[in-house]
Parts: sequence; structure tokens; C-alpha cells
Amino acid sequence: MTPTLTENRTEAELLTDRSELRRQIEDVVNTTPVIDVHTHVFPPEFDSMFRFGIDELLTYHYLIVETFRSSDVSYDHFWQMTRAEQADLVWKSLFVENTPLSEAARGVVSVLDAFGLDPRAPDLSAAREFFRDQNPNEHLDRVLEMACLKDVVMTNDPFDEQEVGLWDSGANPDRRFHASLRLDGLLNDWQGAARRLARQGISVDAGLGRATIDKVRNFLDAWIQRMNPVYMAVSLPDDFKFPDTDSRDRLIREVVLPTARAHGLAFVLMVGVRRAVNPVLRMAGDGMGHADMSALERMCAQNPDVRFLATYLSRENQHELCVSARKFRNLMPFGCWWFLNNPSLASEITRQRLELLGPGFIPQHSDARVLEHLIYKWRHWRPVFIESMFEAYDRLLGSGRPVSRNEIIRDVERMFIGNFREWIGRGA
Ligand code: FIX
Ligand code: ZN
Repeated sequence: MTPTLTENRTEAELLTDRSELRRQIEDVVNTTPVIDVHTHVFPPEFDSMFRFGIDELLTYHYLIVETFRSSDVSYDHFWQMTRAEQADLVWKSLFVENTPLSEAARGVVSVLDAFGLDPRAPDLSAAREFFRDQNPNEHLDRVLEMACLKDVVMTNDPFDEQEVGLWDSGANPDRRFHASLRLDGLLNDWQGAARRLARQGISVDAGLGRATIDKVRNFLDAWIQRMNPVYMAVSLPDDFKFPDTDSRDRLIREVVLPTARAHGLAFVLMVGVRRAVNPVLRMAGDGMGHADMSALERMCAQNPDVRFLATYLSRENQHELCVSARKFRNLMPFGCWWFLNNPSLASEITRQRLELLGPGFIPQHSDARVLEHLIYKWRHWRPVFIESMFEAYDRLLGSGRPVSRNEIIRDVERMFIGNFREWIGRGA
């Protein structure tokens, strides 16, 4: 759908009227497809890993946490419930007995509204019936169009037995879904990885001898061959150090970085998560902490020929990340990750990045886990981005340089698609 122009204006005409400037920004941002560079969503070809519908939406770990704060259900009782029973309780606790004010709860309201379903319904019967009637592939097409998405990058774990089984059975993802090779299992739990490799018939020694290093490289080469990933990625704790003296440091130096070079793959670092600070919450039990940015700076400095994408979980790391990206041209900041993916913080982060990096960053990713998350995560974020872009262009206008519609299109396409494509070495 080509963006519209108001009457008697040309693409190149300079936008000196502020309300027209805002209209043009809204039009371009709302109609420019984006590549969602990090999600946990899978296409229908991945069978049970393809999650969609109201029960999946309501049992999202963001909402489970909030339900425990708004109900007196015990943890044990909750985890013994069926998914439908859990969804009923989440709905009752957050949407009926309380006002869905949180970003995650408002997200469900936006999804229901997008499909013409009643966000004030007393129960889930109508919503369940609606999603039950959806044809998976048609529903996928519709959701990608509603979210105005070009492509989606998955999170693919070579140690997830269910997923490995799907790749083994020749699962061939929809062409709009791109794989990424997730290395948490390898880098954050080497002892466990050694056991899992053994289960896949690859015997390694926990001491990371030469032969083991070669075997792990071969393991990654084989998965890169299979998945054709757009990048390798890992999430790291807030106390991540580089250099360090542990197996993770050796695996990064002797396996991951050489593999990145050999395949021309970027390395994605998601830094600042404290896993399982409250284990009874299961996947919902992760926390965060402020990280030492110098670890990433040293990695960028010591590996100028490797491209890094980085996102940090702590608000206090955001300004530092902008400054580090000014110092290292092989570093691309991306997204407002997880606890930062809220309008107030996403606005602060985006404006800061525009002021320090111009259009040289990837403004957002959804981290969607359920298909319909793609609708609300992007519909909630685009108005935030429009405000930030208007502020930047309006200041430029005030300084004496109005922009044209073409320039807005160029800048938005660079941030939505171009920067990522360049970084993963798959040109525009
Ligand atoms: O490490 C990650 O990719 C995180 O995004 C997830 O672990 C987290 O559970 C999540 O879904 C955040 O939005
Ligand atoms: Zn994620």
C-alpha cells in the first residue's frame, strides 16, 4: 500500500508546515513494513511451536507475573491448572476484576480490538471461538499485514529437543521467517551443553581441549548449514565480563567469533538478564541488572572485522550503549528489550538514540512469543516512534532545514530494514 500524498505536493517538496510534517511522518511510519529482528514466534510449519490465540496471549509470562500480584492463587495451584484454566484466571484477575492498565494487559485489549472482539467480555468464550475458527496460514498473513511487518527473525535453539526434531523432520519455515542461532545453552551452561552434545552423539571434554573446540565449531557449522541463520545470538547476565577466565570466554573467543568470521555472521548480544531470580515464577521469574559496558567495548575493539548487534535490559545502560556505538562502527544498537518495551521508556531511548546516532540504529524489536503479539507490540510502538521522529524533524525545521517526504521515507526505511540488512550482510 503506497503511502498517500496530500493534494498538490511532490515527494521532494520541503515540509515547512508542522502539522503537514506530522501527517507525513505518521503516514510513512504507519505504512513502512519493518523487519522484526528478534522474536520467539514460529510459523505454522513448526507445528506446536506455532502459538496463537487467546489462551496463549493470556498465559504470556508478562501477564502471569501480574496475575500473581492481583490474585491470591498459590504458585503450586496455578502451575497445576490447564492452560485454559490459567487463561480464565488471568482474564478474571486483570481484565474483569481490575482495569488492564499495564502495557502487557493493554496489549491483549489492542489485539481483541483489532479483530473486533469485545475487550470487556465477562469470559473468553467468544474469543476462543474466534481463534478456533482461524486458518493458520491465512491468520498468519493477516497478522503480518496488520502489524505491517516485512519479515520476522525467530529464536532457534539447537539444544531444544522439540525444535531439533522439527528441523530433523525437514521443517521448512515460511519465507518471511528467518532463523537465528541461539547460543545460550552453549555459552551460559557449558557443562549442560557437554551433556546435551553427548546426547546428540558428539562426545566432548568439559575441559575444552583442542578436539572439543573443533567439534563444537563443526556443530555450529552444521546448524548454520541447516538453519541458514541471519545471525548468532546470546543473552548474557548483568555481571558479564570480557575478557574472563571461564568456559564462556573461551567458547566466545575460540568458537563463536571464528565462526562469525568464517560465515560472515553478525553476533547479537542481549545483556543484563538475571535468570530465575524467583524460580517459582518459572519463565516469568527472570530479572535484570546494570551491566559493565566496557566488556562489549573490548569485544568490539578486539574484533573490528565482526559485526555486533547489542541490546541492554537496564535503563541505565541505554545512554552508555549509544556512546559505545559512537566509538565502535562495528556495533549496532537495537530494540527496547523486555522491561524497556513500554511507551515511556521506549520514547526516552529512541529520542536519545536519534540525538546521539541519527538514523544509525535499529529502533525496535517485538520479542513476540505469540503470533498476535506482533500486532500490539508494533501498534503500541509506532506512535512512540512517530513522536520521536516528529520532535527530531521539527527541531531540524526550527534550525532552518526542512525535510521532504522522500527524506522521511529514506530515514524510516533505513531504520526499519536497511540497517539490519546491512548488518547481516544481506544487502537492501
Ligand atoms: O533472552 C531473551 O530472548 C528474552 O527476550 C526472553 O528470555 C524473555 O523471556 C522474553 O520473552 C522477553 O520479552
Ligand atoms: Zn527474546
